Amino acid sequence: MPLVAIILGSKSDLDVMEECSNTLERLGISHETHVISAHRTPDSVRQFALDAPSRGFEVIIAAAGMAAHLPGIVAAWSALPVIGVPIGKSGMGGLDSLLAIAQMPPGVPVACMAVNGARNAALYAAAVLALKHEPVRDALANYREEQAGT
Ligand code: RP5
Repeated sequence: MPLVAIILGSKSDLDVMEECSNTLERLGISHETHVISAHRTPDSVRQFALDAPSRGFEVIIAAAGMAAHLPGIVAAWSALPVIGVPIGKSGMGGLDSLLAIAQMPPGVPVACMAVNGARNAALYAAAVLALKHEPVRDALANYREEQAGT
């Protein structure tokens, strides 16, 4: 059963977020990617967030550009950890999304990555999962060792 759901506001976010799915693959973490928009298909976002725990997801990564309400809306409908990735394709270079994701109202947190921070979103999801899943803990430790060149 996939542990991580990656949801994107648009197909146009796929190229940036490929690094996220590649990193999850490398760590051996099962995941699924879905395109659902907070603005174009809001009912689908709500239903997805409500169903996520019973489908076995333990972390949701939500990536969106411009207003970037997607991670916030998901966090409103689900108590699962939500990691937001601002996509930097707007005329404002992603600053709009970054601030929208970072400035969630108190009580509804979203872990905000850097603009286009797809790889770190995967690694942060891995860190959350590593608390409970030993194979993920080992894979993450290996990744960190390789990264350090040890
Ligand atoms: C956001 O609007 C999406 O996440 C995307 O980054 C941006 C543009 O979407 P498209 O017009 O390319 O579908 O909701």
